[in-house]
Amino acid sequence: MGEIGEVLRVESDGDVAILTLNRPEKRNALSDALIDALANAVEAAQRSSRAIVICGAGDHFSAGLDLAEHAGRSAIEGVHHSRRWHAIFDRMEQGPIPVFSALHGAVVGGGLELAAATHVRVADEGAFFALPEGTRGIFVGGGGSVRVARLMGVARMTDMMLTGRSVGAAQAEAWNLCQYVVPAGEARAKAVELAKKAAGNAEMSNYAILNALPRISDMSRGDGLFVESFVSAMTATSPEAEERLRAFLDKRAAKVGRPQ
Ligand code: 1HE
Repeated sequence: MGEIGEVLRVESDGDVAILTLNRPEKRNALSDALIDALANAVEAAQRSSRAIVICGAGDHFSAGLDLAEHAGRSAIEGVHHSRRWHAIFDRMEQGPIPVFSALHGAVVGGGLELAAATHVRVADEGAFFALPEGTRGIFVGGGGSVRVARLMGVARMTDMMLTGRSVGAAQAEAWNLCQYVVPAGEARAKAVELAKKAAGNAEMSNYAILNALPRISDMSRGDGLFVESFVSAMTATSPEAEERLRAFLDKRAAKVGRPQ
């Protein structure tokens, strides 16, 4: 347990590191200090834990970019700022362990870009999603034009950015912005529960899922299938996979459950 400059709370629950954005008085706006703290905590967790949950303190997940810090940045400073977010979110998305996010209240602008860089998004039924960049006179800079557009499609993203449209959790799930919607107040617990399940997977499988899937989806069909055959063979021949396959055949492993 610990705090990184107080803007980020770091705890652990078994193999799962829980990182809480902790600027509730500023609605967890993503200041440079908070982004740096997040980068350090993610890198530390990638060495010591088997999964990460990111959530927000107070009434909101995150109000996005800290607009107070943004004013007065020159164009080149803006490029460096955006590229820093890209580097951190890329390291998280194509890292060694899965990252889950627990979303509640506002999931806005850069907050949505951060959520989109996590692998599984669990939204509280009261969460709302928006991209107010258009109304603020700016553009996405935290990878949203790539990740958010790929999740929900360019047309929906264009509408949200142009009109300031805010969408609720059910709509967000239908649009692929989150994979789960849970009753109010339960997002963090659900995200931790799911993270613990993923933490129990074979390390090589998780690595392949996180690193091969996004790359293969960027490839042509033929290249994707070719790469898949190698990742598949490599993963299945790890000692951990062999033991898990043997456990199933010996009836020592759990069966697939029915949907609940
Ligand atoms: C902030 C920020 C912020 C709140 N930067 N300080 N993001 C936005 O355009 C969203 C702007 N925020 C809001 O629309 C609202 O704050 C919320 C809907 C998220 C929450 O409303 P509410 O009523 O709970 O809080 P509040 O009273 O609006 O804000 C409380 C304080 O947080 C207040 O400061 P105070 O000193 O007056 O107490 C707000 O100014 C402050 N605050 N949001 C700085 N974002 C890499 S590019 C990404 C581009 C973007 O992310 S654009 C989207 C920016």
